Amino acid sequence: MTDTLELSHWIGGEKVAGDRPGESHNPSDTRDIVARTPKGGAAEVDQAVVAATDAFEAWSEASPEVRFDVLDKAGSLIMERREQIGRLLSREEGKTVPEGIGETVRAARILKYFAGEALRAHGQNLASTRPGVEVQTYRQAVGVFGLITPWNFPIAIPAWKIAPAIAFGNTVVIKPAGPTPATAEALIAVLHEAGLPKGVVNMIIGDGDVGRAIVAHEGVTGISFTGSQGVGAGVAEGAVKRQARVQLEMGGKNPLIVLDDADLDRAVNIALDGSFFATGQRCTASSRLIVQDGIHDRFVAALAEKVAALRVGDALDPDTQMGPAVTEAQRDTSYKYIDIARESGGRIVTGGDRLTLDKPGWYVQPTLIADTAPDMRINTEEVFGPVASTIRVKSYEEALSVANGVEFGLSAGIVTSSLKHARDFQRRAKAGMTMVNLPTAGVDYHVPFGGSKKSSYGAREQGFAAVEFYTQIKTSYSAG
Ligand code: UN1
Repeated sequence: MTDTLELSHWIGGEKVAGDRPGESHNPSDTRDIVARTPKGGAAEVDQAVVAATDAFEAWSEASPEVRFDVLDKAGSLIMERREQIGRLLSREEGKTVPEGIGETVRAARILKYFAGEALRAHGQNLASTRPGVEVQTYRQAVGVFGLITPWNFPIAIPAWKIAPAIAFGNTVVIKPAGPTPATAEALIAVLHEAGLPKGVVNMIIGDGDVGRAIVAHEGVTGISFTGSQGVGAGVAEGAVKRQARVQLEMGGKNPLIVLDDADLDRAVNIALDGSFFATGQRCTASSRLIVQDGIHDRFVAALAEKVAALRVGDALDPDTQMGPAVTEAQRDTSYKYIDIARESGGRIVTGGDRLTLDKPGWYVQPTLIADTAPDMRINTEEVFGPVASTIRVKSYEEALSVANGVEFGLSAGIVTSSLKHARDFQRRAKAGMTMVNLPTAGVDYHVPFGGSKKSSYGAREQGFAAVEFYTQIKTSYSAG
């Protein structure tokens, strides 16, 4: 794969491009330019918002069957092309081909799920407190949604924001992440091929200027953002200032507790998946492994062996088990935190060195760090790379208190054979999602997704909860 794609913005159903000063690279081999891109700004965002505003009335009033058909067909097209799109994703983002295809299939499933949701948006009918009066509630489309998406799920996250937005009759302006525009563009192109009317989904490629223009634009009535906590706080501020609705999905510092009564193999495999698959670049990744005394040494030794055996390499190579970091900056962040952990007394059990392979890519050694304390920076700040640290604890209560002791609260897991501890954990873990005997990462698409504390803000995403953010309730009173 060495062909370079020429990308365009999508405005009003047309591809629009002038110069293409930007590039996206293959992180497995940076000599490979995946795409050349235009660089949008406030002017392009404005054109896109005008197109989305113009398309809103007809789309929001269309039969839900029309919206079902577009989403269902787009889902089928993506499913048919999962190999091709999945490989493009792996080439541009760096996750392995099975991971890339898996994510593409997930995007297809999301589109099909929300096709059905278009038909299921329902309201309520109640008797009023006044005799002879009836009250009805129903859900209406809101307007134009600005969607700002990250690079780590470059097709699934655009799909899980676009699909509910348009299923419920809204229109969209999306800014895909800088490192992965080609994968997002594949989704936008398929939606149009599936019969999406002009202007319902618009995409502007560019950097933070595009995001800021979307957040500031008076015509954008709601904003959904997934990305870092720092950027998210600014998005919320900008949105609230002009009373746009806003939803944020941000970081995690997700704990995985391993109790003495856990099955060792199972615990090791769950930690390996949660911490290192997708190169650890998941906001749901298990980055703090909180391990009880009695199993601690066996767990650390067995996990280290598996981590050390992971084959790191070119994402497109079928033998690769872990691809590179997405960018030089992400790779350097992993290095930075490994150094910080080492300097503060963490013991590098495996990994930890700089990694150079036979081609220029942003490779990182998967790294396990033991003997860390809960308040070290490695355990309080998000790394977003293939780096996990272990914290030794004496009891379940201590494990729970360490698990809950950070400012994030996205996903939290426990490996145990004790029903009592599992049930207690489900109730008391301060996180939006809890996992018992499962990795903290890897979620279903038909149920709500989101966190507590600094991980999320606003209504939940995905599944049956998505209707809350992407519709507005109208309450109608009538007397005969
Ligand atoms: C998953 O764990 O399956 O950006 C999904 C992220 C999350 C999605 C994680 N919003 O990593």
